[in-house]
Amino acid sequence: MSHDVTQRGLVIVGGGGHGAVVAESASLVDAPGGVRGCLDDKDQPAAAGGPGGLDRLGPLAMFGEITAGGSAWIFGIGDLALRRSLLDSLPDTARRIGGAHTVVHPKASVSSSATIGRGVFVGPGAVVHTRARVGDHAIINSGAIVEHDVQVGENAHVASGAVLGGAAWVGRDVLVGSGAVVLPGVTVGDGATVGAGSVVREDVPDGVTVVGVPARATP
Ligand code: JB3
Repeated sequence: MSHDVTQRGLVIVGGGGHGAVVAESASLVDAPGGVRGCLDDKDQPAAAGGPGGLDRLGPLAMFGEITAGGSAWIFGIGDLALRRSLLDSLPDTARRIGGAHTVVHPKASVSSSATIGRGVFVGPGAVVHTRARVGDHAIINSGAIVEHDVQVGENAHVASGAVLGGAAWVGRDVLVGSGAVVLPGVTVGDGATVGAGSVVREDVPDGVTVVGVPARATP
């Protein structure tokens, strides 16, 4: 069966575990026109299974079509490199941002003075505190804490239970792993990775992976 993905309704780009989480969260808030379905390369992605499973609308290659058609959409894929390559496959910033839709789980806490970009997912139990700024397409996953005056870059992922201390700065395409802590005022450069459970006390250069307590660059 073919689908017109330009119809009203939120399209989840990716139908695996993260897609299922985003879809469930969107169903609890006012997704425009409800959740329409997912794009995934598998015929039967994980999010399509079971009661209430998502309708699969087509492969990820339809991403350009849904954005050009103006559908509301959000990434439901965790892989930052894949998300970045999909974004970069689009012709220009205006088009790429087009219908990007932000989903904030109703049990997240977002300060009224925080700024949340488009296409962002904020999971249950997450806190985005006073004057924090979260860039487009970022993930603030379950239970993560983004403290006051923090900046989170485009397409960064602050994984479950991670903590960004006050005025920390996290660049674009950064992964801050589950349970990691970035101390107040520390900068994590674009494309860097912070291993799960690490404690980052010093600035991390662009593209560098750090792990451990205190976090050190991997050789
Ligand atoms: O840890 C948590 C709470 N969440 C993780 C999330 C942030 O990232 C989760 O546990 C997973 O590690 C990951 O979720 P995701 O991206 O939904 O992973 P997975 O369940 O493996 O589903 C990935 C989906 O993307 C699959 O349905 C694939 O078919 C589809 N896909 C298509 N092309 C692709 C690609 N996935 C990858 N990685 N690379 C591709 O080129």
